[in-house]
Amino acid sequence: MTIFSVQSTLFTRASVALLSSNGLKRFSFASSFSSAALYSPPLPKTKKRRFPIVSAVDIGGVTVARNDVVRDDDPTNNVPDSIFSKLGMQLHRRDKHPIGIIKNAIYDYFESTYAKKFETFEDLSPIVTTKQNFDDVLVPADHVSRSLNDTYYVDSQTVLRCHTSAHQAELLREGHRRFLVTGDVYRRDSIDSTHYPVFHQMEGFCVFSPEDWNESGKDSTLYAAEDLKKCLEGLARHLFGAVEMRWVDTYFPFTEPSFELEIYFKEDWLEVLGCGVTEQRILKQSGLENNVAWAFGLGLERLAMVLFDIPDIRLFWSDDERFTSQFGKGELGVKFKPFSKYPPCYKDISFWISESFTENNFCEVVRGIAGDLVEEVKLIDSFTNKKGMTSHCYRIVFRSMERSLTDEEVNDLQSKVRDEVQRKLNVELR
Ligand code: FA5
Ligand code: MG
Repeated sequence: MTIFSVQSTLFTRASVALLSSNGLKRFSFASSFSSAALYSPPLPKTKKRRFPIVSAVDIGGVTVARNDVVRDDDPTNNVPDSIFSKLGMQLHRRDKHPIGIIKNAIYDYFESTYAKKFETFEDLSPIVTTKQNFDDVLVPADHVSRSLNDTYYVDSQTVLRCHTSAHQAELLREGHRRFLVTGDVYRRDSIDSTHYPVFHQMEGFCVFSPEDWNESGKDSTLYAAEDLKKCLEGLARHLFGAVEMRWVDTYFPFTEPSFELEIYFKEDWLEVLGCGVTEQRILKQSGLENNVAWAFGLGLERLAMVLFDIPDIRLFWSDDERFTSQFGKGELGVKFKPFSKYPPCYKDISFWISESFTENNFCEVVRGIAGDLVEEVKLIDSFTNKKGMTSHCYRIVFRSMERSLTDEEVNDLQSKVRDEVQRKLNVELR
C-alpha cells in the first residue's frame, strides 16, 4: 500500500488539496476545482524541456506560433513544447477517434432528449484570459488552481484553459441559454493511468425561467439540482446501460450545491464529471438575476475509458494503427482489445526536497524527458530527519504501449531525470 492510499482514508478533500503545495496531491478527487481556496507557493520558472519542437500549430483554422506560447522572455510562462504540440490536435473533432465518438454519442443523447434545445460549440480557442478561466466563474484569488504549479500560463494574464467552464460567462453574455462546449483543457498534474496534462471536457449549461419551476411547486435550486441529476443519470444510462454509479457532494466556486458522479470501473470508483447549480452571481453578471441554471463538466477521456474499456489515458494520443483501427464513426459497442502489454520497468529516485518542491513540478520534469514512456509516478516513501530535512522516494514506472523498452534506454532516461531534477528543482539526490 502506498502512503497515498492511507491518506485517502485519513484526510478530507480540503486537506488533501492543501497537501498539493507539498507535492502530495495525487487523487482524482483532489483535481483542481473540487478543492477549497488554498494557497500554493509560486514556482521558480523552469526551463523548457528537450522535446521535438513544433514551430506553429493550427487551432481550428487559426495559426498560432510557438514563440507566442512557449516563451523564454516571460518569467510567468511555463508552457513546455510537449504541451504546445498538443494545442491543435482537436481529438474531439475526429469522428473515428474515441473522444470524437463519445462526443457525438452525447450530442445524440441531448438531441433525442431535448430536441434542438442545446447549441453546441467545439472550436473555441483553448488560449483564454485569466478573467475567463478564473474571475468570471468566481475562482477566488488564492485558489490553488490559479498557481503556476497547477495551470499553464502563457503570460500573467493568459492561460491554457484548465476547464471548459472558462466559456460559460462569455456565452451567457452573448445571449446563449442552453449549450454544450467541448474542448481540450490543460493542467499540470500527477502521472498515472487516469491523469494526463491535456484532456477533453464537455461543459453543459442550462438556464431556467420562473415558469419552469413554479409549476413544480419546488424551490428553484432544488428544481435545478433534480433536473441536473436526472439529465446526467439519463446520459450515463444512454452511454453505458446498467452501470454502477454514485453521487458525491463536493465544492466548486461556481456552483452550490455541487456534485461529482463516480462510476465503478476496474474495481475502483472513477470520477467522471463535476456539476451543480450555478451561483447566482454568475447569472447576475448577464442580467439573469431572476433565473436559475445548472452546469456540468464531463471528463471525456474518463467516459471513453469506461465505454471502450481503454486501460490507459496515454492511448488516446497514440497514432499506432493497432489502436486507431479499432474504432469507427458511431460505433459505441466496441471493447478495446489491448494489442500488447509490454513489460514495465521500475526505477526509484530519492532526494531531499526543498521548500519550493512540488510533485507537479517533478512530474513535469519526468514527462519532459520520458514523454509518454512514463506510465506512473508514485511517492513510495517519505520521512523527515532530526535536522528537519524531508526525503521523498518516488517510483517511476516506464512502459511503452507500443514496444519493449531496452535496459539501456531506460537507464538513459533515468539518468537524465536524475540530472534535471537536481538542476531544476533544487533538490539534493540521495
Ligand atoms: C471542473 O473542471 C469543473 N469545471 C467542472 C464543473 C463544470 C463543475 C460546471 C460544476 C459546473 P474537475 O476539476 O473536477 O471540475 O474536472 C472535471 C472532470 O474532468 C473530472 O471529473 C474528470 O473526469 C476530468 N479530469 C480532471 N482532471 C483530469 C486529468 N488530469 N486527466 C483526465 N481527466 C481529468
Ligand atoms: Mg473533480
